Amino acid sequence: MGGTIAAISTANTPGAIGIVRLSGGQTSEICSKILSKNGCFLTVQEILSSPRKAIYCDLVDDEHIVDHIIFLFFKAPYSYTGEDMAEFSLHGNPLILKNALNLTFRYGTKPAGKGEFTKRAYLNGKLELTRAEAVNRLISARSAFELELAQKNLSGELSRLTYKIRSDLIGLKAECEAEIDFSTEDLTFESLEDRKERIYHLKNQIDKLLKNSERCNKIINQTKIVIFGPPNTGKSSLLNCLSGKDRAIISHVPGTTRDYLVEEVFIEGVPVQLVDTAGIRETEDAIERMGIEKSKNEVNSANIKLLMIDTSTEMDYNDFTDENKGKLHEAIIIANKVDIRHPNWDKEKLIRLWDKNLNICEISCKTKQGLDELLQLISQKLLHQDLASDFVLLEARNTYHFTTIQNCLNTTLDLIHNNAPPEIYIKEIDAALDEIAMINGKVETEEILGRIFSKFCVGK
Ligand SMILES: Nc1nc2c(ncn2[C@@H]2O[C@H](COP(=O)(O)OP(=O)(O)O)[C@@H](O)[C@H]2O)c(=O)[nH]1
Ligand SMILES: [Mg+2]
Repeated sequence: MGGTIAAISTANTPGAIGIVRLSGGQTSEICSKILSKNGCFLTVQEILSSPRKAIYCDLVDDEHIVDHIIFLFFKAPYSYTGEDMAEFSLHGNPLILKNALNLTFRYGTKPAGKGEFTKRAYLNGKLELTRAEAVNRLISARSAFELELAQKNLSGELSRLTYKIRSDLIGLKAECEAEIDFSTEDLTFESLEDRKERIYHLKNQIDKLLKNSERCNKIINQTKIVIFGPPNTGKSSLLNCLSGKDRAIISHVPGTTRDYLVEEVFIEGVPVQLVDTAGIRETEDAIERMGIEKSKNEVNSANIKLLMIDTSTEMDYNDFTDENKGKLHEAIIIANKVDIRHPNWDKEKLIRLWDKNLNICEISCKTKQGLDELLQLISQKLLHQDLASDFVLLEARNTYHFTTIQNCLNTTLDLIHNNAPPEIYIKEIDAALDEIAMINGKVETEEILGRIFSKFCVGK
């Protein structure tokens, strides 16, 4: 399959260890020409008879030692790619790794393309397509949440769900076929109602998959946390504290933030967009009013709302709860400036007046007091509202296939409603089956594979 390939599989930065990988039929032969132990080259026989055994040896270029390495050989088919494979663990200087790679090129390997190791694993039946895609996600995941989803798919969760849906589709097709083939005989078939029920059941499974994946994607890419509240309460100060930057202008002059500002921050490993808004108040200033309108829209589209209040000014508890009716339940209330709190500030009173389930967090942007608790509260809310254990992430390619299957099933239902015979709508079911085959790569075209693996890095 395309010769013996080689690549540096670790990051291109200095590290204690770096790895060069080889895969293909010539692996043992090439290694026998460049690996030496106690002054003698390893023989092909020695290499083949020591699979999965760490051998400390020298990587040599003629007489010159490139590095002292740990050599591991994997015999086909018991390797990642399913072919003979070798891994050299070298000292992780990018120059050494480059020299080692060039040396293997000189003895007959060729540079691996992006994702070529994983592509070979797939083509040799070591990995289903959905799992191969999960490998890429695993490497590039930016958050603990994304990593968890990638690991789930690598363990075969999506593959299992796909097989279940495929099996249900085949069941549906079998029923239709039986009716077509034996309709002249005196047999009873499932009622149209039962058939429709089958289709609805299928549609529900796919719907759930698509919706949950969309929510996962939203968390991964677009979780939005908006800080809102009256002017001068410390909203911009909080944005700066959490982002670790002097991003927003902070001032004791109310109305300083006239628009809204967005910063990406990580909260307990989840990337979120943190938005600081213009303080909401009555104002004659047209520009400030526009900013306030925009800010209100941001608040409405937030996944998590942080209502900021200032504990250093005297609070009218009844006014406050009246004004914020409807907002308090879904928001986390941040009581800021507790370092200079007013004597009448009483968190317990607010809870008593309003609701014992109110989320209130007392903080000070100045002394940083309470910020850890706030982060914990936000992450609890993030996880609580969106993380369900049955969530599965679909790559864009799979979202497309499942959506197409959904369309085929809708057309099938329309046809059944219009009294079409099974000969007609079975074509839609066939189309759905073709589509599901593509998810796990049962129908492979070079084009699809090329597109998937080109997103990988070299060496994977
Ligand atoms: N003492 C104290 N002052 C604060 C605290 N947080 C913000 N401030 C001050 O309150 C004023 C308004 O802060 P700012 O972040 O601009 O509020 P915003 O209008 O809600 O964005 C500034 O003078 C800040 O320095 C705090 O926790 N303690
Ligand atoms: Mg501000």
